Amino acid sequence: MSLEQLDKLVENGEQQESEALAQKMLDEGVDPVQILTTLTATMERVGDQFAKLEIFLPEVMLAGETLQAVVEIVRPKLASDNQMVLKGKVVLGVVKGDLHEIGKNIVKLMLETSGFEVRDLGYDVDSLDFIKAAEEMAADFIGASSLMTTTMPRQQEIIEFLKDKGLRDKYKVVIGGAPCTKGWADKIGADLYCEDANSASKMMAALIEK
Ligand code: B12
Repeated sequence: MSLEQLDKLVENGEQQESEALAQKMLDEGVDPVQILTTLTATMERVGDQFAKLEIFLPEVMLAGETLQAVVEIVRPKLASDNQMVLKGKVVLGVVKGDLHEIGKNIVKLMLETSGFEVRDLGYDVDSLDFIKAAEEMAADFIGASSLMTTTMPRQQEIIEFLKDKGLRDKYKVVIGGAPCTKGWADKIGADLYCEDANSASKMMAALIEK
């Protein structure tokens, strides 16, 4: 089964083989979203192995880079499958102190290919820069990713800064990243928590239609 093969190749950081197999699977009609969902689980497993000291950081990095390479293979396929109707504008970034950008990049891909305009601020983004970019772009959403318990408070900081500036009602704040939960989103007063990139595009579209 190709998905299982791809899962193993990415886990082992075999970039060229992963790219070739992903391309072959897409050519054969495998759903690109299914590929991304499978590989998100792959990275979770890699993370567990890292946490248990079964593997080391360079191996995590290789797997991550391989996943990013596959995302680039999947991108044109997703783009050509979707009709472009502007659903909303999003400022998206990874919060200050956090360099984990793979999930954010997948969210960006899913949002763009489902009709959102995305301004990608990258990673290690200062909370005020999210707001500045949202003002410049006249965004509908501010999307903040955090992958570490130590950087989650930055998501709250964005919301607090918005309140301080009297801008809280102007933007819908959506948060995500592996350690985040609906409970955390409610606690900090975010508008939306999304577990994964696929649900993000759907839930955000639904929120803006309200
Ligand atoms: C890959 C990885 C790395 C790579 C990052 C490469 C890169 N360019 O991004 C490298 C090797 C560089 C790295 C470094 C470090 N890492 Co690291 N890393 C991971 C790992 C294994 C996977 C993360 C990932 O990419 N997952 C795959 C993606 C697709 O999933 P995702 O990010 O969750 O995103 C999905 C959803 O969450 C959602 N989503 C994500 N963001 C958003 C945003 C919005 C708005 C929405 C709507 C949805 C959404 O959609 C995405 C797609 O479906 C995790 C383990 C884990 N289980 O998360 C550890 C992990 C996050 N890392 C950890 C640590 C500790 C570190 C280091 C400090 C290690 C060190 N000792 O140096 C450094 C930190 C550097 C820093 N300052 O940020 C810890 C964090 C612990 C904590 N405090 O919470 C983890 C949990 C590993 C562990 N179990 O210990 N890491």
